[in-house]
This record gives sequence, C-alpha cells and structure tokens, in this order.
Amino acid sequence: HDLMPIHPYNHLEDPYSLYPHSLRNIDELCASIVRSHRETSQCRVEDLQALRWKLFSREEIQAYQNKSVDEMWQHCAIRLTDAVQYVVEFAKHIPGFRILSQNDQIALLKMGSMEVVLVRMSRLFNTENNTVFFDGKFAGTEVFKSLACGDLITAVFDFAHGMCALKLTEQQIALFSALVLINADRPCLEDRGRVQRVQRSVELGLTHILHRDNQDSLMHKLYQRMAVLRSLCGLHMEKLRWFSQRYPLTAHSLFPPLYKELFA
Ligand code: CLR
Repeated sequence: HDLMPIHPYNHLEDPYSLYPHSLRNIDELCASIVRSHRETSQCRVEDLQALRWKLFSREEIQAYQNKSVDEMWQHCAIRLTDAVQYVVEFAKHIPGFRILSQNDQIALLKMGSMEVVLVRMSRLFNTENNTVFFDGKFAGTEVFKSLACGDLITAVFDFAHGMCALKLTEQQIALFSALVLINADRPCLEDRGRVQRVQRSVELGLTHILHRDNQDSLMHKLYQRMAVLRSLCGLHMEKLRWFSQRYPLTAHSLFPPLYKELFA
C-alpha cells in the first residue's frame, strides 16, 4: 500500500469527507468517475473512428464562412452550451462534487466547464488532418472563419493536438477532467477546505491509475496542460466580451441562458 498517504483528515470529524482511506476506496472513486465520464461523453471514440474521414465539402465550408459573425457565434454558442450541459451532468455524478455546496458547485462549473469541454474536444480530434467532429462531420479551422477569432481557434486546435499527443486512455481522460473541474484554487469558493479534500482524492485517483498504467511521468505533463487550459479560457472570455460589446442584441437575446449564466 505504498500509495496510501498519511492523511491529515479524520473522516469522523467531517462526515462528508470522501478522502479515500484505502486502495479499494480509490478504485471505487476512479470507477465512478470513469462511469460518469462514459455516460455523459456525448460520443464514443470507437464510433468516431468509422467517421474519421467524413469531412465537410467545399460547399458546406463555404456556407459556414458565408454566415455573418453574429449568426456563427450564435450557432457555436448553442453547440458549446450543449457540450457544457453534458459536462454539468458529468460533474453531478462525481461523488465528491455532489457533497459541495450549491454555490461552490456553480463556482467550479463557471470556471471549469469550458476547460473540460476543451479536454473532451481532444477525443473528437483527428490529428492527421487537424479537424474536429463538429455538427456531424470533421471540421478544420477554416470552418470557424466567420467567428472572427482566428487566434482563439488556432490556440484551441493546437491544444487538442497537444492533448492527442499524450495518447490518454478514456480512464485517464475521465480522471483528468474531474481534476480540471474540482480545483480548490478557483476564486469565490465558500468552503475551500472541502474542495481541497475532494481535489486531493481525485488527484490520488489520477496518480493511482497513471501508476497502474506505468505512466507516472504523465502527471507533470497534465499539470502543464492545465495551465494552457486556463489561458485558453481567458481568451474565450476576452472574445466573448468583445462580441457582447459589438453585438449586444445577439449576446443578450440569442445566446442560450446557460451560456450567459456561466460565461457572461
Ligand atoms: C467539444 C466536444 C463536444 C462537442 C463540441 C461541440 C462544440 C465545439 C466543441 C466540441 C469544441 C470547441 C468549439 C465548439 C464550437 C465552437 C468552439 C469548436 C467539439 C470553438 C473553439 C469556437 C469558440 C467560439 C465561442 C466563443 C463561440 O463533445
């Protein structure tokens, strides 16, 4: 049991503590995070393999490019919100997430849901031609041209490429997603201590499966990816502010309520 830490928390003091006390508990925690990832992942990677070369035609790309800026923003905001909704479901099924206060759950989702969407994007990414599965086919960066935020799109595609290079298993992606979400460093948390305990348990879970997979060195790389994610989401918010100033009406009346609630 060399993975078992000397834990500073007595679970009797905090009946809600989920800090794993044995390898069996870590296994259970991992299993339930993997299950909730699988059940909310929108799309199975195996199914996508068959569609790998289903690309948008010239005409279809042209149609996306001919959309007005606000039309394309609205379209993407709807797709993004749909993906975010699955991330919210994922979070709700993580045992440690459910025990947090409503306010802390919302604070974590506000900061982390877009980041998890981007982690999930790497599952739908084809590195051979730099395309992502979007709207039923594989789309390159040119499809998003009319959003007029090429730097964000390029950065997001680069991130997906880098994630793919790590060749994570679905289990590793599940645990990494949970760790991205349950981050005690986020602002505006009420009970940071409790978030920290849940974060430690998820960290322990990820360490455990990386160790089991003989890939301990990935942990360091994953922390680096988390820093990149933070900057990408900063860029996303910046673009959103730019857009809302330019097209207040679309931003106000045509964006999905959840998108506005989380990002605006
Ligand atoms: C992520 C994985 C989900 C399906 C999905 C839906 C919408 C996609 C998203 C993925 C990846 C990021 C994406 C988004 C639509 C627009 C957005 C391509 C594939 C790019 C980064 C543009 C962001 C612009 C907004 C600020 C409107 O299972």
